[in-house]
Amino acid sequence: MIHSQYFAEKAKQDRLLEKKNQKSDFYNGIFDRYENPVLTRDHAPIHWRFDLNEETNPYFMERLGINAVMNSGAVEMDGKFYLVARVEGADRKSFFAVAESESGVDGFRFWDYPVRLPDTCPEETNVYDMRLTKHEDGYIYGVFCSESKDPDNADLSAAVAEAGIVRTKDLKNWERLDNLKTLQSPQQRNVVLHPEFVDGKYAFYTRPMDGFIETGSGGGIGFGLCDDIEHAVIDEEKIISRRVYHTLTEAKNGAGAVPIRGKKCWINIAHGVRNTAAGLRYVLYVFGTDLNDPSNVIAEPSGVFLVPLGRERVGDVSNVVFTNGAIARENGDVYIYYASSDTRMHVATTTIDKLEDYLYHTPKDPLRSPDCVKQRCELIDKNLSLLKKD
Ligand code: M1P
Repeated sequence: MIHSQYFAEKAKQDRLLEKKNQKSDFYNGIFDRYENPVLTRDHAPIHWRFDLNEETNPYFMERLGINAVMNSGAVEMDGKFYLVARVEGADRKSFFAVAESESGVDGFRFWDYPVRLPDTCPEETNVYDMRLTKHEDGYIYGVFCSESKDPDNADLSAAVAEAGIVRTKDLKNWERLDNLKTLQSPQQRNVVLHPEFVDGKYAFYTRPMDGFIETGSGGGIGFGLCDDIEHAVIDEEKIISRRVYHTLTEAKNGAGAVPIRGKKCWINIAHGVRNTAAGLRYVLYVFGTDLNDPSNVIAEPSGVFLVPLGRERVGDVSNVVFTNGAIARENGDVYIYYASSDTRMHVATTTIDKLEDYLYHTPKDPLRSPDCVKQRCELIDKNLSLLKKD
């Protein structure tokens, strides 16, 4: 017999899932934000969390809680929007689950079961942050962080991060390939597969790291090619988006959403991290690369693109926004999916034209306060003379 409380909880959840989302009154001309998150822990199906049977669960207790729904890969299939979310259980382990929506801004519903990834790495303890690449070879690839305990370090929190690779055609059947090997870097996180072949090879954005948390000598976002996606090995990583002193990337950075093919460049939405007295602050930034050579950065607007605002600033890991998925539609509309404070998922919408305008017409970072003032005064001069004429 199903516990009566189930029906009360289900009605509550249905109301949440049916809630329409609207653009908020936030304005910067670059993208729109929305009033509600698109996925939260409360979107996780009730039958994932509770034993519904009154006999075995007389108090209708949550047996397997869900703590957070965050960092999601994104892909469009047959006109629908799909997120492969990082779902974190109450036990701290993350797993992947597909949620789909017709509109892309509301109505996201999880499928009945989470993704059952082929279990090919016995030492793997945690998996998270899948980037979904619709590759020109016909597959959808999922590249994610595969985390294991560091066997050579007695410190209980010492871990090793590698890039796991899976592929699918329908988000239901997943084939696991070998983890990526990068010969120059001991650890990797935030690895992204480029959607097109480059010089006939598979191309990856990497994030070389010396350790699990600190990137150490890893200078920023790397780029490397490999011949065989089933046993992917990258011999050489070229740093394409460097960490820079006193900028948003000072502590670390990492590739985010799969780059979007624009009219003038590849549009890369990445994250940058700086250290503060209140801990690390994660923000998004954007750079453009050459359509014929995605390792060549040709547009680098100054400063942050999207930062945690208002209630986004608070969560399990506060002061964080993080993206690992965006969808660009045929008509040029772009949906950027981002998580706030490692807790919930949001969407921001824009267009390829607006992103390219942002990339090409936002001034570069002059890197020093006096030059920043000069840059701002030039804008003020221009505006005041226009205001006086009118
Ligand atoms: O907690 C913030 C983010 O931290 C990591 O990102 P990075 O490797 O750049 O430090 C990731 O673990 C990510 O999942 C998390 O959102």
